[in-house]
Amino acid sequence: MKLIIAVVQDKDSNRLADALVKADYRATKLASTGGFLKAGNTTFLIGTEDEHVEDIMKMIKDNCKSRDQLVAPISPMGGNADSYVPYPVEVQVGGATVFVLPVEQFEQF
Ligand code: 2BA
Repeated sequence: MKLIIAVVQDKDSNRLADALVKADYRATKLASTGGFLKAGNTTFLIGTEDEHVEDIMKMIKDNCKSRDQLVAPISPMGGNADSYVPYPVEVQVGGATVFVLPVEQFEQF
């Protein structure tokens, strides 16, 4: 058994959740925040048998798009102006960041 952890953009989360439910996969959606952009994103926890991992990965790929996002300039804390960028910077946020972990034990009580 595997645990798939997928960080996706909020805009794609409902579509992915619907696709997973439709295919009868169980998942948990967590509201999360990206460390770099400090903007909301969605983290899915999907526990599944090994033979379904490929199908779920394809589902994530098909439902999650990469987008460019503008990072607003932020004043440095403590007055250190060395790293201050006075103009918005564009970063590409990936469609999904996915981790696949082995599950040692799975119980439901
Ligand atoms: P954020 O940390 O908010 O990062 C958003 C996007 O900003 C990243 O997209 C990347 O293009 C850029 N970025 C991140 N850190 C950067 C840095 N130090 N310098 C320059 N640009 C940087 P993605 O790489 O597609 O990541 C999207 C989201 O997935 C991340 O949001 C984070 O929530 C999660 N993530 C990405 N890599 C991760 C990892 N190794 N572990 C845990 N979560 C991760």
